[in-house]
Amino acid sequence: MAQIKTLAEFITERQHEFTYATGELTQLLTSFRLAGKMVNREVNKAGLAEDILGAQGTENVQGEAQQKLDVYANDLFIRLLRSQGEVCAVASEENDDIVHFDNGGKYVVSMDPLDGSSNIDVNVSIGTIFSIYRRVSTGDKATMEDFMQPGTAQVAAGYIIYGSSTMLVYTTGHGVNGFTLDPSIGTFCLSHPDMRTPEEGSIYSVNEGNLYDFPAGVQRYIDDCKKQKMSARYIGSLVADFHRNLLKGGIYLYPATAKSPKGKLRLLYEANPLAMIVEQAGGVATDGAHASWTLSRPNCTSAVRCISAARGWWRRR
Ligand code: AHM
Ligand code: MG
Repeated sequence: MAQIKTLAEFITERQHEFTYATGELTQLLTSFRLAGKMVNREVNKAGLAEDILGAQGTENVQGEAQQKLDVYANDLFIRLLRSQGEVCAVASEENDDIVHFDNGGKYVVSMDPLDGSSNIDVNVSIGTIFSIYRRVSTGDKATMEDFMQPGTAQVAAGYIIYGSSTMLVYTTGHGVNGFTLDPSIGTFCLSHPDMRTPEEGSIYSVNEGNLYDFPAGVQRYIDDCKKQKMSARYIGSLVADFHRNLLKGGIYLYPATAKSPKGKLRLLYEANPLAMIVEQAGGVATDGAHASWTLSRPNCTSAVRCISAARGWWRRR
């Protein structure tokens, strides 16, 4: 019988890879592990529990309608991060401003607590994305400087996908590992060790409804995908589209459109963490100008226009 390794055991075993104090990583990831399980529980009963399904009646900082589960997940992650003490501040898609904890923690977290939330009501996979930085400012409170660090400064990044099964995938810059939640024991177990994205992929994922808005070069590229008989797959949940392409090989794009001239994906809590993960799995991420998660160099502050999860696309350019 194959040996089962839990996420907690794995983190302990590999914590020497973490540049800073070893126990800190364990604490940092524990919040996501616990919150992931609790959000998973709510997602699974969303169709049954009226108080958790549907719109909250408020908008987030991007002007998007917040779902009740968005708000639930956001509050939960913040509560758990606050209680474990390593994180002093959080920047979330669901909050207008930085949330400060006033606890002297050495890390800051950027997160999208529930990505793809427009898919909740229709029972389609959604996710959580997180990115962890070491705090660099020295005053009483964390500042924008701590969150606007380049993607290369991330000390860890990960996502949780709430799909046909629930998985937590993370990297600390030493490869990518995936853990599947066994609901019968409520434990994440190592299921995808040392994840590598295939060298070549046959999937392209893009919202083709926006095709005529895309730059001419991107339109030609999509045309080329069709000529090569690549498969079009698009869920509209970034984590789910990304996760599939990471495993199967392919490309995910969110190019500039008239509505989102800098691209829709947010650099801080969507593009940077997923770029770190795909690069750690042997793939490539780009904003169309920079060929790696260094796309978030300090002089590149605009939102990311597209992410490539496949080397094939990069080579064909
Ligand atoms: P959200 O973070 O508000 O849920 O929105 C982000 C989502 C991504 O998950 C997804 O890739 C993208 O928006 C889909 O956008 P579109 O509907 O324009 O294709
Ligand atoms: Mg999102």
